[in-house]
Amino acid sequence: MHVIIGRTAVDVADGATILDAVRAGGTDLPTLCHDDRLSPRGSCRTCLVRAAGRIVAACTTPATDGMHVDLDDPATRQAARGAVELIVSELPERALDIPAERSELVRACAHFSITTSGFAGAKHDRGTDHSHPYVKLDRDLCIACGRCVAMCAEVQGTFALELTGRGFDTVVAPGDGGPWVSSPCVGCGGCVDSCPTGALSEPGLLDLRPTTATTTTTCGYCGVGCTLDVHVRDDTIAAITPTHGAPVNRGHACIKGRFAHSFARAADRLTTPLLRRDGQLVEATWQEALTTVARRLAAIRDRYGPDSIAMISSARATNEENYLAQKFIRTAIGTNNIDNCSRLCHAPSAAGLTASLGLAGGTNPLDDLDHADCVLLAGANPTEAHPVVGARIKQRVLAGARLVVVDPRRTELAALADIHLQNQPGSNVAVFNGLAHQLIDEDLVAHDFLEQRTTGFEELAALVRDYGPDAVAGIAEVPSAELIAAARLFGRSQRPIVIYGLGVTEHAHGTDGVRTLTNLAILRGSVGTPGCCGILPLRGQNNVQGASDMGALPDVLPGYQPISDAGIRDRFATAWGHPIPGRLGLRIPQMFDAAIAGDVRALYVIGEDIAQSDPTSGHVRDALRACDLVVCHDLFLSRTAEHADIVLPAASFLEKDGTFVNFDRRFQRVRPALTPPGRADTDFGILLGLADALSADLGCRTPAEALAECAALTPVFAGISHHRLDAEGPLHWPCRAPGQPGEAVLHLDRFATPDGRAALAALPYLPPGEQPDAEFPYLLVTGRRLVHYNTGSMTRRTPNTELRPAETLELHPADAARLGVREGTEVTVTSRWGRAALTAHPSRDIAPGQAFAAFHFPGATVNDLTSPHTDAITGCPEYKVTAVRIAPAQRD
Ligand SMILES: Nc1nc2c(c(=O)[nH]1)N[C@H]1C(S)=C(S)[C@@H](COP(=O)(O)OP(=O)(O)OC[C@H]3O[C@@H](n4cnc5c(=O)[nH]c(N)nc54)[C@H](O)[C@@H]3O)O[C@H]1N2
Ligand SMILES: Nc1nc2c(c(=O)[nH]1)N[C@H]1C(S)=C(S)[C@@H](COP(=O)(O)OP(=O)(O)OC[C@H]3O[C@@H](n4cnc5c(=O)[nH]c(N)nc54)[C@H](O)[C@@H]3O)O[C@H]1N2
Ligand SMILES: [Mo]
Repeated sequence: MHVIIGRTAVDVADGATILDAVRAGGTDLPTLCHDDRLSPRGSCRTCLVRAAGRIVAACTTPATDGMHVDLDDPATRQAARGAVELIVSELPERALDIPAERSELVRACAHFSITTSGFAGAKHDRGTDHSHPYVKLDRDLCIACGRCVAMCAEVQGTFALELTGRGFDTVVAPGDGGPWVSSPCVGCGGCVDSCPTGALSEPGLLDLRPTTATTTTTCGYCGVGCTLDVHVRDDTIAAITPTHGAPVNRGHACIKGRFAHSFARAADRLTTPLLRRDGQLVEATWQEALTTVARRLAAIRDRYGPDSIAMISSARATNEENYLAQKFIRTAIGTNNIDNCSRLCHAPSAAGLTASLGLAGGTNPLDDLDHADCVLLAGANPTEAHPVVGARIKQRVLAGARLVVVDPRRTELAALADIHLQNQPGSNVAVFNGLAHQLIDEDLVAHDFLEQRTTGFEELAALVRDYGPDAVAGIAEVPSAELIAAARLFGRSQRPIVIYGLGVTEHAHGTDGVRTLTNLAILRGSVGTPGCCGILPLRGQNNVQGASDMGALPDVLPGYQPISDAGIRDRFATAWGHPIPGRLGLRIPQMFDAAIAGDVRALYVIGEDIAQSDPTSGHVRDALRACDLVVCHDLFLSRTAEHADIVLPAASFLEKDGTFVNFDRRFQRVRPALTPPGRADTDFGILLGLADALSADLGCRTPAEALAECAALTPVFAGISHHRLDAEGPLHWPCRAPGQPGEAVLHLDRFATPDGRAALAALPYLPPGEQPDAEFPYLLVTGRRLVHYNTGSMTRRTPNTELRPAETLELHPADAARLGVREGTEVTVTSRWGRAALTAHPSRDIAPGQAFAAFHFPGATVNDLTSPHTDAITGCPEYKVTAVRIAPAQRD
């Protein structure tokens, strides 16, 4: 429709407000209570306009076709000015000190030519709350617009804030009345970002010096892939804000992406290469370091053969870096010994989804959550590990969608769920088979879809006859009535979505878990059909999807093209000018075993702290010690770097050019906002330098060239390029030609399996690798905390540590009482594999007989405890089930 703003006709979509139309016409009409991300409130009267002859608030009034909007009507303008004057009359003059780009109030005052003289009436002296490291409250600047309260409720879903007091005294406060830091605030920054006056601010926000540049990039923490604006001053980050209107995060972020950036300028960032001399790591030049690595790699290859060298590539690094890493190891060295942390994480998803549906990615975009009416969330804790997704799930549930959570712990979403199936760790296959049993038994399955587009129904139906509710209750300890109720909620919904995480994959039968969970989506016809919501693995690292997509895996080339296919090897060999080895490479756990056996002599590790994050750390340390050569690229001297012979200082995502692929298969641009510190270099630059030192030619000299080369060799990425991403924004793969959009929803015509049908899997429950016994009576589950990230190398170097300074062992209060431990008691946890010292934290969110800890702190050696059991199909470690003994620590 057309709206006439002044004399200009502006074209807007149906449903647009007058404010949308004015802004679409290029005029910046100031507002104070409005935020595109929130439902409109129309309370501040700053955006009054005359439209169709009446004075109306532009932000709440729908535009109509042919409507005339007058922005210059003197009476209207006077009314709006009066409204703003009334607001500022209660504020201190310093409200105008805030930089205009961060204060809508300052901009509104400028618009109406209101100066400090208008601020005369301020009488408040209500003080500040600076208890939280990132969210600072200056009560006297609060105009009680309610945006922060709405952000917290409508976008974040945390409901931590409210407006308290009356009239002139109304001010925002945490709902529980205590200091901000001890409120339920999760530090997403939404309130700060929305605050129009600076009443809520973050450290540095009120710095008056202008920022010098803003770079739009993709977050380098988890796989959600939020688009962020990095504001820089003097080559240091002044602030990071979520990019409004970005496709994945839609202007929202979490405490890590938004605030945890000071690691980038931490005093102990690696800034120069380090070489081990006489047992000590000493500073070296790049020339020395790279020629040493090249010489020693060449010597090991010549003496023991190329398969004596293994590389772990980084899911933190870009696609282009991973592309180069696998090209380097396959051509310059001549082995397929390359893997990435997908092995520790979602390798079972890649294997399971490929076996069931034909492709290794989730089937649908996150956006489809918005029309799901039932969410089945299994083994994932997104409000901590993927907070922007967690918030979206909460919003969906608040809007009426049903929620079923399968998790041994009562997570935040489990507490909110219609049904929480609190199963025994390691019992997923029984639970999923039990749900399938019930769906089939009650005829809650999509018959036409099953007939036309799937295989394996008969076998599945026969197998799950043995998984009636009582049988499942016996294995999983889930009450049968709850299992039945969960199956009915899921089975009777119109548009179910399945979302899952590591609680499904990191098991001795993780791939079976993925397949039996996928069965449920297939039974309902909720994959590969128009309007379906699909199945979404919450991939972990910022670029774990991409590292695997780029072929940093021992059995596939980019785009999952199998090494075992001689034709594919030939195609790459022709393009790369080098033969591709046909022998499949080693997986990460096999690399360690091979190192201890003397078959692997050199381990080259890019951006992964294997000594802290891989299971059975004692075994990993033995492997590192057994190698003749350990090289690593990192931002910091990690636990692994301590064992290395050569440590190369790497740039962080904030200092890189390239792309990441997020969890719903979007290629997104990564752009450098900072220069790397000292002599640190990108992983891309380091690999090129090393190839040069080995006189190997990797061909592509820039990230853009690397992606172009990859696209030319990989049909599913053929349409993707830096140029296109810059021009059009994120693109989903598959994207088969430059003129085509990406395929956000997979399998609509046919599944990518060999016969084009989705394959139901009839797989029995098998017990986990670890079982409790009299000596090790508790089951330890390991996972994540909101404010820290994996090995914690980045988040521990930020004020996030104020919010969580150390790891704790959560256990049920009854168990705590039996063990004679209370909050804060130091305990020793012992498994069949090792020992860790932790501090007890009794919690009813943990089931009796279980315990929970994260692996974010090197001092809390949680992975000394975890076992060497792995998923039978993919080698993914069984991080989620370890039998342990817990005892109060012995004091000397
Ligand atoms: N804040 C933060 N965010 C992160 C990370 C981080 O370290 N910190 N790491 C990133 C990475 S690499 C990843 S892979 C993702 C991981 O994200 P998630 O998969 O959500 O994380 P986890 O906490 O490891 O495990 C998820 C849940 O599985 C449950 N679980 C354990 N055993 C079982 C079981 O047998 N059955 C079922 N149904 N559930 C079980 C656990 O209780 C836990 O609540 O997070 C990413 N995001
Ligand atoms: N007990 C237990 N252990 C687990 C898990 C669990 O659930 N329980 N989860 C597992 C999972 S899912 C994962 S993904 C792994 C993660 O384990 P890791 O991948 O080892 O952990 P991160 O801390 O993400 O990053 C590794 C290193 O990369 C560095 N780094 C960051 N960015 C860059 C970069 O751009 N270039 C380079 N060269 N280095 C960089 C960081 O400083 C850090 O030292 O942990 C696994 N370990
Ligand atoms: Mo992960």
